[in-house]
Amino acid sequence: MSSSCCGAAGTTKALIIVDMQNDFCPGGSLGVNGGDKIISVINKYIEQFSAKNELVVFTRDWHPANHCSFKEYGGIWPSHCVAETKGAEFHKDIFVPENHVIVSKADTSSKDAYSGFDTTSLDSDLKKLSIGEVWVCGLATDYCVTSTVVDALELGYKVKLLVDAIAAVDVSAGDGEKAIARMVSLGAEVYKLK
Ligand code: VGL
Ligand code: ZN
Repeated sequence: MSSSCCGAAGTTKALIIVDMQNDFCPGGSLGVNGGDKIISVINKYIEQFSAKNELVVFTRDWHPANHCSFKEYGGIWPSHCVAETKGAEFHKDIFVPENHVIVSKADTSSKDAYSGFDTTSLDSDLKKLSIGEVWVCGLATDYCVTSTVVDALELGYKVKLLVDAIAAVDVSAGDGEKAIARMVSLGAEVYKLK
């Protein structure tokens, strides 16, 4: 028997918090405007999930120092989220509930991974727990949030995109808004706290 207590298989949900790391917050090497302003909202979602003992997933970019996405190694980004450094740590104000898992991604030099599902155990972890719905927030809207949402939809999850708890890099103005439109067109449902 499944250890899930409530409802039919596939109806349990999880909260996925994407890359709320120092380097993606203002002051970090790839700081996203407003990346810190969403923390208090994210904490409300975390409290909501943890009150029902629902799983909270924290993804993190966890790069080696010579990662291929870094400019000095042929990529497009400044060095960021190098494993075991301050920049890769979660922002100190994010509440970490008891029922959580941490999913590290893009942790080898030759491969990047924007999605929390890319080359990780996240899909099997969720399926083992009969989780069929994910609520997604974090950084950045136009990169890792989008990739995570697109993969979740492809893998058959129902997806709620928490639009009051995401922020975009906006390399070009409007990238974040375009990304939201794309996620919605693929089946994500927009949600925000009142
Ligand atoms: C991300 C750029 C490079 C993200 C990660 O978390 O959105 N963006 N690596
Ligand atoms: Zn990265």
